[in-house]
Amino acid sequence: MAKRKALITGITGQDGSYLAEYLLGLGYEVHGVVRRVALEDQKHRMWRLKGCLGQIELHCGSLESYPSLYQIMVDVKPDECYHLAAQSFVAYSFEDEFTTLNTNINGTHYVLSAAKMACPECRIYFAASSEMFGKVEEVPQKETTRFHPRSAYGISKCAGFDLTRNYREAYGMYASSGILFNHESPRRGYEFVTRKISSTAARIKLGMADKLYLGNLEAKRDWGHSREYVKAMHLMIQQDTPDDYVIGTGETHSVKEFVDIAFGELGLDPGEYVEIDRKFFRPAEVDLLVADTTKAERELNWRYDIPFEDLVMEMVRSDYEYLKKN
Ligand code: G4F
Repeated sequence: MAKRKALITGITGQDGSYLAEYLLGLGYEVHGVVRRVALEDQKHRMWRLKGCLGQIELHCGSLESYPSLYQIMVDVKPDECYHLAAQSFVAYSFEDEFTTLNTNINGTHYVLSAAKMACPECRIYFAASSEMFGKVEEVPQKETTRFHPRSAYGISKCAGFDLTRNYREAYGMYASSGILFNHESPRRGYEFVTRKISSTAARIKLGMADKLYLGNLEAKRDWGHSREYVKAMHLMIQQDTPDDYVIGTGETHSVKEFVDIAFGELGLDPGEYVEIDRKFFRPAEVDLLVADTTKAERELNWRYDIPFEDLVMEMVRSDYEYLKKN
């Protein structure tokens, strides 16, 4: 029997790399969309894929170019498309709203439209985000909670979510959105707060840094492990009918708690090293996120059981071991 084909946008990122490995393990033929800059600088831009580079097929394309995405859809004719690529750093979306909105909204529109034209039977997963809940109108947040985004990033994800639903309703396409809460791992980008904390704590321990400068320590997030969340993405588009699902842990923790566990793991007192820098505060903050995953548990049979402390410790140990060796 022919292998099922999956196409991943954003395959070089944290989620893309875990998803590629997971789908390969399930016997999929895995294709990825990458920008030319990534192909030209594989050492720096494809490090997350080093375990599976020989087993996947990469195609040069960009979210800014409809023709490139259309051509890839024509060439690959995927059975499933996971649209993960985006300008995903919320803080940056305050500095450059235009790029964030253009890339994220148009990019999602192009992916949906290209699939509709080239392979209308393809099942599409859209990476929506808990940032859409923003100034939360309900605690915990579930699929029916009203969106109140607080950044251009959050607004772009709301638009992508609506576009995805509209392609489902207007054109009968199989298109689902995963409303994923924050998810981390040793493969997280260094600009996000968890990796910034784990890597800087490790650098301080090894005498390579003196201080960690952070913004709002009181913000609360529902932090899970990316490796487990990609399984939910896959499950979502195996259902009989497309739908939208909230994915999270159901627990919330502050940035300060993350700091305390990370520094504690290395025997460091955060009071000595952590300083507040106003430049890391956002013009509009999302204060509290926590997921109600009842629907995903019931309909997808998806469960999450990694304790928060284990996630923090895995990230810190990984950074510490890597820096010590290199
Ligand atoms: O790690 P963050 O930058 O992630 P944020 O903004 O929650 O967004 C992440 O999760 C979303 C899902 O809800 C995704 F859609 C999105 O793409 C991304 O993956 O910041 C987390 C919190 C914020 O409240 C921020 O104000 O940490 C606070 N924070 C405090 N000091 C900081 C810092 N964030 C960063 N990045 N850097 C700091 O120095």
